[in-house]
Amino acid sequence: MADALVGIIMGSTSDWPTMEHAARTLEDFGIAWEAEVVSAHRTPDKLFSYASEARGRGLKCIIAGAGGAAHLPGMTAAITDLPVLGVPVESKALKGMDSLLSIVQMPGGIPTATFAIGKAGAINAALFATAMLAGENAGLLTKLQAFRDNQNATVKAAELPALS
Ligand code: RP5
Repeated sequence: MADALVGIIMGSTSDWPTMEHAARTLEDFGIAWEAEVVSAHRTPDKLFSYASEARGRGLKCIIAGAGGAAHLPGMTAAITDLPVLGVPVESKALKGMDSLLSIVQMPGGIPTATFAIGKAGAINAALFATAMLAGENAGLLTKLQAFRDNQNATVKAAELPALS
């Protein structure tokens, strides 16, 4: 298997049902990825080693998903200079608003991209990573354009149901 270009990390195994959508999207584009649980507060030592070694291992960006007090994306961005794409995972108590605000409100100086709460955010983070990688990969750019053209045609061809 090719060395991963995109690292997917998440604070808990409970985030995987959301974050697997990022993995599936990358897989569909044929982009090599890896996924691991890396918790900012439960395994800070692992977070430090993962983030500090990421560029040297060949990763081009990191998609980081977390819920609640979701400091994983921001802390990852603090340690690595790779682009970090944050996915707010939907929490039980606050439906992911806590995750969203934790990730999006980074103070100036350490940018952390922030996507929508939940599945849409996981998919879009992967599509964003795809667009970044496509800048230096003509074959990937062709695939991304085909994906968008197909989506465009599907929406235009959709018919609304008749009145009931
Ligand atoms: C965060 O706490 C994780 O990202 C997860 O979204 C949330 C809950 O984790 P678990 O209690 O389900 O392990 O660290």
